[in-house]
Amino acid sequence: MEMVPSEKGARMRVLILGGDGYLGWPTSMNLSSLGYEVYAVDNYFRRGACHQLDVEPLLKTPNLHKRSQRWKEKTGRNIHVAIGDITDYAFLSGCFTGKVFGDDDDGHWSPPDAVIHYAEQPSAPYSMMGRKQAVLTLQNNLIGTCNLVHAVKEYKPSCHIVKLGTMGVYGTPNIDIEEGYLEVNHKGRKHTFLYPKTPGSLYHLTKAQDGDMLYFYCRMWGIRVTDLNQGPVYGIFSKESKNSEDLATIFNYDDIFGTVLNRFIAQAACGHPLTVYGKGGQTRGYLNINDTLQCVELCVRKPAALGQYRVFNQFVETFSVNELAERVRKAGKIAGLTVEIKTIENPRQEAEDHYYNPVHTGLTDLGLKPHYLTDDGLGQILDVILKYKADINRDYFMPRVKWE
Ligand code: USQ
Repeated sequence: MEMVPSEKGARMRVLILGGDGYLGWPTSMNLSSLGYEVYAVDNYFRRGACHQLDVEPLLKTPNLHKRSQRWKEKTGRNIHVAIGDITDYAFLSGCFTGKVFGDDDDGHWSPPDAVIHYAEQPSAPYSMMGRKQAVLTLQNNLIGTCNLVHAVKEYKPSCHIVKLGTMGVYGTPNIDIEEGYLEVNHKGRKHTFLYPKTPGSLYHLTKAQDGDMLYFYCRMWGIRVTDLNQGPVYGIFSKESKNSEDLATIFNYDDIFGTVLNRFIAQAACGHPLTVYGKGGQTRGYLNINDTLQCVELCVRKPAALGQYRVFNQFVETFSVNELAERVRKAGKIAGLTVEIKTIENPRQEAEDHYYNPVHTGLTDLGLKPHYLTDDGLGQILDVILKYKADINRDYFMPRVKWE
């Protein structure tokens, strides 16, 4: 088994908060397969919200304990699991003292060397549904992050926090977007600030706020943080799950939890028109789920310095919604499908025609080898989704949450 060195030379221990999610479970398997000791934690928010809102994911995924058992049967490797909520400090403390896992296999517990923080309410539409969802988003994302910082200080101040942020914190300013910071010249003097934030949903706002909070604690307490400002992710299978449906990730294609390209692929597969919101000029930075895994592993292996709030813009290429729709139409045509593109009223308040030029060199400098969106790659995802065509629920496609 490949060994990954920690600062003590032992096998590196990584705590993954939100380890059951769209990115959390593939990350858990990926790091486990690379030899990290993985501890995956989740409160099942996503599963519960999908049941409540009746927007079930495409594949039926076993719960986290069962997934971990299947992983062990297939690979012989452990992914330690605990179910609980990180806004409950007692539970989160137990993740650092080992109490909540109860199955540590080497008998010599030590707190994690790195924490990957995915445990946030991730949906912009969910955060805009109403007061209850807004409060839940604020509470979950901000209190969870605040608890995490305090747990790191209490149990292992050198632990590296890798937090999933979002490109959406920047909004769509009419100048180039830098990687985290902006040098400002003002009245003959210069200062470097965090890049100004103009988020477009309450969810995105919480990501701006938790970033500010982490930067604050890096300055106050000298903790180390990497904030990964990620664009929308697409894809379903990663290297570890591609031959095993029971190891697949939670794949949403609905209007609340589905990201745009995954939705378009599901729409194409079942003959539903692609739902372009408004003019379709909205441009974002996209990446394949396999590149998320690479980026996160690179950051864990090459951590931020103590006291550093390191920010990377995590995407590999930009597309407008119209360009994505055309790419899906083309992939559909190659697969023998007729794909219709339909412009519908935009339920969000966002610029539909704008300048967009974000820097994204940090992760490539760290070693990222991007998977760009090709017709072939898109066709492969479409082929997978086509196998589950009969399970696609067409009622999930039209947007129901308006920003007004
Ligand atoms: N869009 C459509 N049609 C659809 C769905 C979306 O035109 O059927 C448009 C949206 O209006 C938006 C763009 O596509 O302009 C991207 O929407 P999205 O739903 O894929 O992404 P978003 O709501 O911004 O959020 C997603 C993830 C979130 C992550 C974010 C990165 O849910 O967790 O932080 O992507 S970013 O978009 O860069 O902020």
